[in-house]
Amino acid sequence: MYVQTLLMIVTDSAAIYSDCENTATLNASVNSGTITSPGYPNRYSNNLRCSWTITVSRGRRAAIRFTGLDIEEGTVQSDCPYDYLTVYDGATSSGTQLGKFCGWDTIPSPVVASGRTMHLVFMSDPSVSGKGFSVK
Ligand SMILES: [Ca+2]
Repeated sequence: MYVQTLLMIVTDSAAIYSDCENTATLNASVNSGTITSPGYPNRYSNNLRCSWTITVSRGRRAAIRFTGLDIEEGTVQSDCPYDYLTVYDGATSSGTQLGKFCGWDTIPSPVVASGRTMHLVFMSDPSVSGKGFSVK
């Protein structure tokens, strides 16, 4: 009985999020590009878990500059308890968190990694969305 319940929970949580794994490899000849939430500037879907890894050429540092931000925020703006974009130093979400972003009324300052790679994770909860984000 207990095992069955656990299995149900696992199945449910797998169904909650639709994954949108993406890789943004900015190679030596380009070193620039645009990353947006799915459908931007149309509203993003609920229950998303999207990630991107940015890699730039040797000797450069990965960086993003916001060109648009409209992500559901909480009543305490800095908390971003519902939907958010998190930026990590390095190629995975185990790196140092460089920033966590939501809201719409302020364009955040650019974020610069310590090295060639940066990892972005965008999460949305089951209700209320916005246009999302766009970074270069
Ligand atoms: Ca939401």
